[in-house]
Amino acid sequence: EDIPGRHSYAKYNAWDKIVAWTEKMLHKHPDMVSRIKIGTTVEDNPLYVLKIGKKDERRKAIFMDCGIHAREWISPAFCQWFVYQATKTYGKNKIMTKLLDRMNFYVLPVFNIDGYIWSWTQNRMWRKNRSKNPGSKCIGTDLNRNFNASWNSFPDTNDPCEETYGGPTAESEKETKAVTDFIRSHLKSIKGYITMHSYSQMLLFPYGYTSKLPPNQEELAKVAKIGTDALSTRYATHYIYGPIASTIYPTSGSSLDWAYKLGIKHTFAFELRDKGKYGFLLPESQIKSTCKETMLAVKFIAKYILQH
Ligand code: ING
Ligand code: ZN
Repeated sequence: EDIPGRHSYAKYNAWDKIVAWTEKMLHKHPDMVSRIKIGTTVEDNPLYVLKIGKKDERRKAIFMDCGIHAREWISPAFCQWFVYQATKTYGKNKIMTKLLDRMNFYVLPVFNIDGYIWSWTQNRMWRKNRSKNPGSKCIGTDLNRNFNASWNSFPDTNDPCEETYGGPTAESEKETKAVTDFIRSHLKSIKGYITMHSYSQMLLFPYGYTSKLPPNQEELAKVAKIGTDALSTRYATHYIYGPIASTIYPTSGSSLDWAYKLGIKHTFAFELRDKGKYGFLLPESQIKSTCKETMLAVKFIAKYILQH
């Protein structure tokens, strides 16, 4: 239902609405959803991961994060939709039931909370987090350049005033550290890593820091092809897929390359709608359709990971 001032899957929700929503999910599905506080942000906001599935830690798991970049509002909207649909269709939809019977999903609905709040209150086009940079008047680190994967090997990540500033050191940011510590401590079970961005309509896999291809690139390309084919069956939305460096642009210090190098062999980044007409300002009227089509690709990827 779409009531003004309330949380809605058809709207972009402010951070306070998303926190209240995580509580609602917990209470609605106590046997299937739990909430883990993996750390806090620079401005002391709680980094919550929702765990969807049974209590068993030994089962395979997929980690998915949304909102690493503040202005990409469709991304947190997808994580909320995913949790809602997963819990709602469990026991009804065959594939979802099988997935949740056999694996866990760790969903971080907003990675860069401080930046997200800033994009709601001060600057809609904000990308980075909100940490102070000593000796510079510019604020923020790009969390998707702050990971320990060939960190800071391109010049655009060196200047605190750049949109893609990688921070003073790898994992310097509290948000990055919370996520990397969590993934490292659950590495036995985590078999897939998915990170949601916008925009461009792409499904990306490693690497970004080199034009070399990862060892299982044929497998990743096959999964990406079938995933994007599944996505397009709903509204004929066209996605391209391929390695980060040759498909979008070369980057270092990304979460995707880091997760892959850590040993998670199935890692994907989505660049959601659109292709630039609205860009980061994707109208709310497109939220549900974007989420529905994306769900098809994510379910396919999850099913593939479960079976391999
Ligand atoms: N694009 C991503 C960025 O961080 C990306 C592209 C995704 C790079 C995954 C590396 C890994 O630049 C946007 N729009 O943020
Ligand atoms: Zn992004």
